[in-house]
Amino acid sequence: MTEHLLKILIVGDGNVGKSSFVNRYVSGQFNRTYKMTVGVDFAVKLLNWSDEEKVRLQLWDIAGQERFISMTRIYYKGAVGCIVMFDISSSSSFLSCRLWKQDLDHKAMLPNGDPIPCILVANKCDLAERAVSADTIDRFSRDNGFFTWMEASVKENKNIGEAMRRLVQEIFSVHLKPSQPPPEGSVFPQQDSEFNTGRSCC
Ligand SMILES: Nc1nc2c(ncn2[C@@H]2O[C@H](COP(=O)(O)OP(=O)(O)O)[C@@H](O)[C@H]2O)c(=O)[nH]1
Ligand SMILES: [Mg+2]
Repeated sequence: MTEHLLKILIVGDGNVGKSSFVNRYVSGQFNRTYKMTVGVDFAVKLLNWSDEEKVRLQLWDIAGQERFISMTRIYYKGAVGCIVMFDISSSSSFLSCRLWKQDLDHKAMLPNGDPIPCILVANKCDLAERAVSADTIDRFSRDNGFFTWMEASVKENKNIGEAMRRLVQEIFSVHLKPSQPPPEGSVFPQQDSEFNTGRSCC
Protein backbone atom coordinates (compact mmCIF):
# COMPACT_ATOMS: atom_id res chain seq x y z
CA MET A 1 0.00 0.00 0.00
CA THR A 2 1.38 3.37 -1.06
CA GLU A 3 0.35 6.55 0.66
CA HIS A 4 0.64 9.90 -1.08
CA LEU A 5 0.60 13.11 0.88
CA LEU A 6 -0.91 16.10 -0.89
CA LYS A 7 -1.22 19.61 0.43
CA ILE A 8 -4.34 21.26 -0.96
CA LEU A 9 -5.32 24.91 -0.55
CA ILE A 10 -8.85 26.22 -0.25
CA VAL A 11 -8.95 29.91 -1.09
CA GLY A 12 -11.56 32.51 -1.85
CA ASP A 13 -13.25 35.46 -0.21
CA GLY A 14 -14.73 35.22 3.25
CA ASN A 15 -18.17 33.70 3.64
CA VAL A 16 -18.15 31.70 0.41
CA GLY A 17 -18.20 28.38 2.30
CA LYS A 18 -14.56 27.28 2.50
CA SER A 19 -14.65 26.14 6.11
CA SER A 20 -18.03 24.50 5.60
CA PHE A 21 -16.60 22.68 2.59
CA VAL A 22 -13.67 21.31 4.56
CA ASN A 23 -15.91 20.33 7.44
CA ARG A 24 -18.34 18.59 5.15
CA TYR A 25 -15.63 16.80 3.23
CA VAL A 26 -13.76 15.61 6.24
CA SER A 27 -17.11 14.93 7.94
CA GLY A 28 -17.09 12.58 10.89
CA GLN A 29 -13.36 12.32 10.77
CA PHE A 30 -12.78 16.01 11.16
CA ASN A 31 -9.31 16.26 12.51
CA ARG A 32 -8.38 19.74 13.57
CA THR A 33 -4.76 19.00 14.11
CA TYR A 34 -3.32 22.45 13.91
CA LYS A 35 -4.47 26.00 14.09
CA MET A 36 -2.14 28.84 13.41
CA THR A 37 -2.49 32.14 15.16
CA VAL A 38 -2.65 33.88 11.77
CA GLY A 39 -5.82 31.93 11.15
CA VAL A 40 -5.20 28.99 8.90
CA ASP A 41 -7.21 25.90 9.69
CA PHE A 42 -5.71 22.62 8.84
CA ALA A 43 -7.61 19.37 8.35
CA VAL A 44 -6.64 15.92 7.17
CA LYS A 45 -8.58 13.40 5.15
CA LEU A 46 -7.45 9.95 4.14
CA LEU A 47 -8.80 8.88 0.77
CA ASN A 48 -8.72 5.33 -0.54
CA TRP A 49 -7.65 6.06 -4.07
CA SER A 50 -7.27 2.50 -5.35
CA ASP A 51 -6.60 -0.97 -3.97
CA GLU A 52 -2.93 -0.12 -3.73
CA GLU A 53 -3.02 3.58 -3.00
CA LYS A 54 -4.13 5.93 -0.31
CA VAL A 55 -4.02 9.68 -0.49
CA ARG A 56 -3.58 11.71 2.64
CA LEU A 57 -4.98 15.15 1.94
CA GLN A 58 -3.88 18.11 3.99
CA LEU A 59 -6.55 20.74 3.53
CA TRP A 60 -5.46 24.29 4.26
CA ASP A 61 -8.29 26.68 4.82
CA ILE A 62 -7.74 30.37 5.45
CA ALA A 63 -9.85 31.08 8.50
CA GLY A 64 -11.01 34.64 8.66
CA GLN A 65 -7.82 36.16 7.31
CA GLU A 66 -8.81 36.18 3.68
CA ARG A 67 -7.55 39.71 3.19
CA PHE A 68 -4.23 38.97 4.78
CA ILE A 69 -2.76 38.29 1.39
CA SER A 70 0.83 39.08 2.35
CA MET A 71 0.84 35.82 4.29
CA THR A 72 -0.07 33.68 1.34
CA ARG A 73 3.45 32.85 0.23
CA ILE A 74 4.02 30.94 3.46
CA TYR A 75 0.58 29.43 3.34
CA TYR A 76 1.06 28.20 -0.24
CA LYS A 77 4.40 26.55 0.43
CA GLY A 78 4.48 22.93 -0.69
CA ALA A 79 0.91 22.97 -2.02
CA VAL A 80 0.23 20.79 -5.05
CA GLY A 81 -3.35 21.77 -5.83
CA CYS A 82 -5.98 24.35 -5.01
CA ILE A 83 -9.69 24.94 -4.81
CA VAL A 84 -10.63 28.53 -5.59
CA MET A 85 -14.15 29.03 -4.28
CA PHE A 86 -16.79 31.66 -4.73
CA ASP A 87 -20.43 32.05 -3.78
CA ILE A 88 -22.62 31.85 -6.88
CA SER A 89 -24.99 34.44 -5.40
CA SER A 90 -22.16 36.97 -4.93
CA SER A 91 -20.60 38.64 -7.95
CA SER A 92 -17.88 40.26 -5.83
CA SER A 93 -16.74 36.87 -4.57
CA PHE A 94 -16.62 35.71 -8.20
CA LEU A 95 -14.56 38.73 -9.27
CA SER A 96 -12.10 38.05 -6.45
CA CYS A 97 -11.29 34.66 -7.94
CA ARG A 98 -9.16 36.38 -10.57
CA LEU A 99 -7.02 37.94 -7.85
CA TRP A 100 -6.75 34.67 -5.97
CA LYS A 101 -5.71 32.86 -9.12
CA GLN A 102 -3.12 35.53 -9.96
CA ASP A 103 -1.73 35.35 -6.45
CA LEU A 104 -1.49 31.56 -6.72
CA ASP A 105 0.16 31.70 -10.13
CA HIS A 106 2.82 34.05 -8.80
CA LYS A 107 3.54 32.29 -5.55
CA ALA A 108 2.49 28.64 -5.74
CA MET A 109 4.49 27.12 -8.52
CA LEU A 110 5.56 23.57 -9.17
CA PRO A 111 9.28 22.89 -9.12
CA ASN A 112 9.31 23.30 -12.91
CA GLY A 113 7.67 26.74 -12.64
CA ASP A 114 4.23 25.69 -13.83
CA PRO A 115 1.20 26.85 -11.86
CA ILE A 116 -0.35 24.30 -9.49
CA PRO A 117 -3.62 22.76 -10.73
CA CYS A 118 -6.63 24.78 -9.62
CA ILE A 119 -10.31 23.91 -9.75
CA LEU A 120 -12.89 26.68 -9.60
CA VAL A 121 -15.84 25.83 -7.34
CA ALA A 122 -19.10 27.77 -7.55
CA ASN A 123 -20.57 27.08 -4.13
CA LYS A 124 -24.12 27.61 -2.80
CA CYS A 125 -25.74 26.38 -6.02
CA ASP A 126 -28.75 25.47 -3.86
CA LEU A 127 -29.61 29.17 -3.80
CA ALA A 128 -32.17 30.35 -6.34
CA GLU A 129 -30.55 33.74 -6.68
CA ARG A 130 -27.60 33.54 -9.08
CA ALA A 131 -25.28 36.45 -9.68
CA VAL A 132 -23.12 34.71 -12.29
CA SER A 133 -24.19 32.64 -15.30
CA ALA A 134 -22.71 29.28 -16.21
CA ASP A 135 -21.44 30.75 -19.49
CA THR A 136 -19.57 33.51 -17.68
CA ILE A 137 -18.02 31.06 -15.24
CA ASP A 138 -17.07 28.75 -18.07
CA ARG A 139 -15.30 31.48 -20.00
CA PHE A 140 -13.62 32.83 -16.89
CA SER A 141 -12.43 29.37 -15.92
CA ARG A 142 -10.80 28.79 -19.29
CA ASP A 143 -9.33 32.29 -19.56
CA ASN A 144 -7.72 32.07 -16.14
CA GLY A 145 -6.13 28.67 -16.36
CA PHE A 146 -8.41 26.56 -14.19
CA PHE A 147 -8.40 22.96 -15.40
CA THR A 148 -12.17 22.83 -14.83
CA TRP A 149 -14.96 24.28 -12.74
CA MET A 150 -17.92 22.80 -10.88
CA GLU A 151 -21.04 23.92 -9.16
CA ALA A 152 -21.32 22.69 -5.61
CA SER A 153 -23.47 23.00 -2.56
CA VAL A 154 -21.93 22.26 0.78
CA LYS A 155 -25.39 22.65 2.25
CA GLU A 156 -26.89 19.94 0.07
CA ASN A 157 -23.70 17.89 -0.12
CA LYS A 158 -23.47 18.28 -3.87
CA ASN A 159 -20.17 17.82 -5.73
CA ILE A 160 -18.00 18.06 -2.61
CA GLY A 161 -16.29 14.67 -2.93
CA GLU A 162 -16.43 14.96 -6.72
CA ALA A 163 -14.54 18.27 -6.75
CA MET A 164 -11.83 16.88 -4.49
CA ARG A 165 -11.56 13.67 -6.48
CA ARG A 166 -11.27 15.60 -9.73
CA LEU A 167 -8.54 17.76 -8.23
CA VAL A 168 -6.57 14.76 -6.95
CA GLN A 169 -6.91 13.14 -10.37
CA GLU A 170 -5.52 16.28 -12.00
CA ILE A 171 -2.66 16.49 -9.50
CA PHE A 172 -1.69 12.94 -10.34
CA SER A 173 -1.91 13.53 -14.05
CA VAL A 174 0.13 16.73 -13.86
CA HIS A 175 2.72 15.73 -11.31
CA LEU A 176 3.09 12.02 -11.35
CA LYS A 177 1.28 8.86 -12.17
CA PRO A 178 -0.08 6.94 -9.22
CA SER A 179 2.05 3.90 -8.49
CA GLN A 180 5.22 5.85 -9.13
CA PRO A 181 7.33 7.09 -6.26
CA PRO A 182 7.31 10.86 -5.86
CA PRO A 183 10.11 12.69 -7.63
CA GLU A 184 12.84 13.77 -5.26
CA GLY A 185 12.07 17.08 -3.55
CA SER A 186 9.08 17.56 -5.76
CA VAL A 187 5.32 17.28 -5.43
CA PHE A 188 5.05 16.33 -1.82
CA PRO A 189 5.31 19.00 0.81
CA GLN A 190 8.65 19.16 2.46
CA GLN A 191 9.03 19.04 6.17
CA ASP A 192 8.14 22.50 7.33
CA SER A 193 9.50 22.85 10.80
CA GLU A 194 8.26 26.41 11.07
CA PHE A 195 4.69 25.23 11.28
CA ASN A 196 5.36 21.63 12.14
CA THR A 197 2.93 20.39 9.52
CA GLY A 198 5.08 18.44 7.12
CA ARG A 199 4.59 14.70 6.96
CA SER A 200 6.75 12.54 4.84
CA CYS A 201 5.23 10.18 2.38
CA CYS A 202 4.76 6.48 3.20
N1 LIG B 1 -26.99 28.21 1.12
C1 LIG B 1 -25.76 27.79 1.36
N2 LIG B 1 -25.04 28.31 2.37
C2 LIG B 1 -23.79 27.87 2.57
C3 LIG B 1 -23.21 26.87 1.76
N3 LIG B 1 -21.95 26.65 2.18
C4 LIG B 1 -21.75 27.48 3.22
N4 LIG B 1 -22.85 28.21 3.47
C5 LIG B 1 -23.02 29.23 4.51
O1 LIG B 1 -22.20 30.35 4.20
C6 LIG B 1 -21.68 30.95 5.38
C7 LIG B 1 -20.19 31.05 5.32
O2 LIG B 1 -19.61 29.76 5.38
P1 LIG B 1 -18.11 29.53 5.84
O3 LIG B 1 -17.84 28.08 5.65
O4 LIG B 1 -17.86 30.09 7.19
O5 LIG B 1 -17.33 30.40 4.76
P2 LIG B 1 -15.79 30.82 4.70
O6 LIG B 1 -15.69 32.16 5.32
O7 LIG B 1 -15.46 30.85 3.26
O8 LIG B 1 -15.01 29.78 5.44
C8 LIG B 1 -22.20 30.10 6.54
O9 LIG B 1 -23.35 30.71 7.06
C9 LIG B 1 -22.55 28.78 5.89
O10 LIG B 1 -23.57 28.09 6.58
C10 LIG B 1 -24.01 26.31 0.69
O11 LIG B 1 -23.62 25.42 -0.09
N5 LIG B 1 -25.27 26.82 0.53
MG1 LIG C 1 -13.69 30.08 7.03
